[in-house]
Amino acid sequence: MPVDDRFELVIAANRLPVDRVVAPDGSVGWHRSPGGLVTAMESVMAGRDGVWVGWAGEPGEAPEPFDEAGMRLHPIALSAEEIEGYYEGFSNDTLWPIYHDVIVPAQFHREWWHAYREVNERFAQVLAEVAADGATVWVHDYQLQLVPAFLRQLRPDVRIGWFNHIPFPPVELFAQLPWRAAILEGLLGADFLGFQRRTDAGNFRRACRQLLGMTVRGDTVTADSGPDARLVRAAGVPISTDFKAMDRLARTPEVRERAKEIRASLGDPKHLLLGIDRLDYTKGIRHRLKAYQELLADGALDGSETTFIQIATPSRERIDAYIELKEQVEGTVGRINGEYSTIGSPAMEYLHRSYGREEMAALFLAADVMVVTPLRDGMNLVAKEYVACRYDDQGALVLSEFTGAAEELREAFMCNPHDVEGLKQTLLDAIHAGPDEQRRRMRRMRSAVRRHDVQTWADDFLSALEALPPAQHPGRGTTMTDPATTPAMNPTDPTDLGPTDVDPQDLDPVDLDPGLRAAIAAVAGLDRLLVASDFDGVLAPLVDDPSTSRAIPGTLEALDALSQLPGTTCAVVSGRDLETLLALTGLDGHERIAAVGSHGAQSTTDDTSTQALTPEQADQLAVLDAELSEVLARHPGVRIEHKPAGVVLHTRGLDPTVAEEATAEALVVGAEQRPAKVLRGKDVVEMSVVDANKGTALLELAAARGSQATVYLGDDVTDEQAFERLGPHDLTIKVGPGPTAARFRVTDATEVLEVLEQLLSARGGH
Ligand code: ADQ
Repeated sequence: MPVDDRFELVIAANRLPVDRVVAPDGSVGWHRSPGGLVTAMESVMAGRDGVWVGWAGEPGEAPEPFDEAGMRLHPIALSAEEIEGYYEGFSNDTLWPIYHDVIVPAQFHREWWHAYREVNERFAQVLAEVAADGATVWVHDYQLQLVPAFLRQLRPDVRIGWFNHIPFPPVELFAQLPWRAAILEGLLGADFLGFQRRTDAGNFRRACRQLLGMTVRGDTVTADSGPDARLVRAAGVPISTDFKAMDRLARTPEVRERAKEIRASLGDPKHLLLGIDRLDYTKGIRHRLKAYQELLADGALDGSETTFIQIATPSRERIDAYIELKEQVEGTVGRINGEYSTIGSPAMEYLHRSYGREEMAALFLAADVMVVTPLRDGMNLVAKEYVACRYDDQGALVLSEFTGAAEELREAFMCNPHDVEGLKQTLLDAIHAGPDEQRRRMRRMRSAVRRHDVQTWADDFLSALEALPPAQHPGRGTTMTDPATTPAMNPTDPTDLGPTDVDPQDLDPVDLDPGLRAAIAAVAGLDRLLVASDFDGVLAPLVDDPSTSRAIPGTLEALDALSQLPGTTCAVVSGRDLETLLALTGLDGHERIAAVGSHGAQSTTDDTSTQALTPEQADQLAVLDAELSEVLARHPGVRIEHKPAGVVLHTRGLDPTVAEEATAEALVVGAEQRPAKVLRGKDVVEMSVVDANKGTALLELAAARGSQATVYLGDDVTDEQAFERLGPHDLTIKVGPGPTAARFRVTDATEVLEVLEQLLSARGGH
């Protein structure tokens, strides 16, 4: 079929975001699939010219492209044999187990690999047809790992990004794959590769180095060598859920009413536990049921007052490991109910159905404890959805350490699902957590998901991809390698800092890492850029007597020249007090370079610390106000001062015993609520919900000036806060040795000068 339309944003995923439905009158229509990915993509596509390419879910010929869910959908045809080889076989019975710690053995069949390759090539051909000149193509997931290289061969002009929804395995496991080199080379056709966790991105980069002998610097892999060298970035960009939509839904009277009905229909149990998963061996369903069964058997839980709802949507029902899992889970559920249920009070409810969003929200709201125990999971959105629905700040989340979500939801009740005794204890801790503890944990987790929702994820991914220089080496593609000819794994190089990272050029202090050079070129082209740097140890070498610290010649001059370019904001950000910083830098009265002192608390610009509080900061301030008012009620004479971002307890002039007691109580409030800052002064305890740190100051300044990215150079632990707060599209550079969250590293102030000068010249300065 000739394709007339070409699109500037192209999404490729194994499945289209719709399901085919046949109405009772026989007419065929499409229903939008539930889930955050579709929502995120819809908003990414809003106002852009976008198309989604994927399989429509039925074997045989593909329907014509059509419009649904506000986007153009372009179906790909898959035959019944291809579904068996490419999808059920290679994707789900070879790659899935290898990428999930080989919980069950992987099956290797060459005919599956051939089908996988052919289907990937077909996807690439369609993508090449529908992508406009210089389009952005975003490929999703492990089913399409060869698409980037195939597509680059056909269309070297497009930007290609790929996101992996599942883990990327350690090289020791990945190396089992007979087609490992071809898969890595397939992925290296992309410009940017996004993973759920930093560790996954690190695993990928290590595989490139150890299995293909490629050079890795920072988060960048140099694919190929010589004039053909291309730089590919691999970084963690964790996915999330649509917080606002889930939160809004859970608050509706219908959902709240339905949550009550669910509990009532189970005989209003004292404890209601919930698990919601695809019926997959990675999800740890057997482990959680075993722990629950033992708690009932031990008498730690009473079956007549506890119900566990396990919703398990059948999945991949033609694969042996899934058939076996289903039988085992059904057997255990039967045994638990047979022994511990009483009439009207089931110990377990086991359901196979797929539910609408309202019913899911009602289930989340009804459950006292959400049990998420995967043995390995890329992220686990169910955990984040539970948190997003608990607007009442109640409920407890039991969460496996082996999920991506565990890196963000740190206030969950963490468990190792392999440790049955430990899991039993964690379940009991969660069940018996009091309302205050639940509130404390839930507030923090909600704040994490609210701040990092699915929209932020999609924006972060696309801005990281689109910040890269376009078509780094047009006219050539990464070629696919025959597995027989690829180099063997290098067993002597187990770390990220192996010998292949050492390049003689690294010894030249002003010859910057090529990854860093490319990143500088990428941000230099943005319309609005913030360029900021710490002072001591970065612009100025560290000296014994801090009062003699001076910037090395050229650094402040380069910042000054940058600050004269259109759309460029410059700042020096330091822990020193503002007065000293101005004296040391000579920036007093400088109109274009902002000076930010005391880790962000003092500034020469109004653009820092002038932002409205975020909803979670406002929530926390309300709690602090309420709790300190209680201290006031218990200790008459104490005074409370309310500030825009904080609250202060004053005890001056009071009886020393009263003052001491009130101060001690206020400090307990501070320890429990953990505001951003607690300062104990003479006769005062001051708490602030605003974290005056370098990261916050930079984010505020960037937001106030509308910067599309921030360049930040720092050397100290306090700079790590800035590195952590900045996003994957920002350019963060650590100066000197030591662990860091920055994307790149340089050695000293001389290299800092080189960075600033390269940035200046790439941005069109002298
Ligand atoms: P999954 O393995 O499918 O996803 P998960 O992240 O939990 O796992 O997502 C499942 C989704 O399906 C959730 O949105 C959930 O609400 C929904 N769902 C589950 N059962 C349902 C039911 N019975 N009715 C209705 N909806 C149901 C893969 C990776 C994960 C990664 C996601 C997203 O394995 O690690 O988090 O992709 O990247």
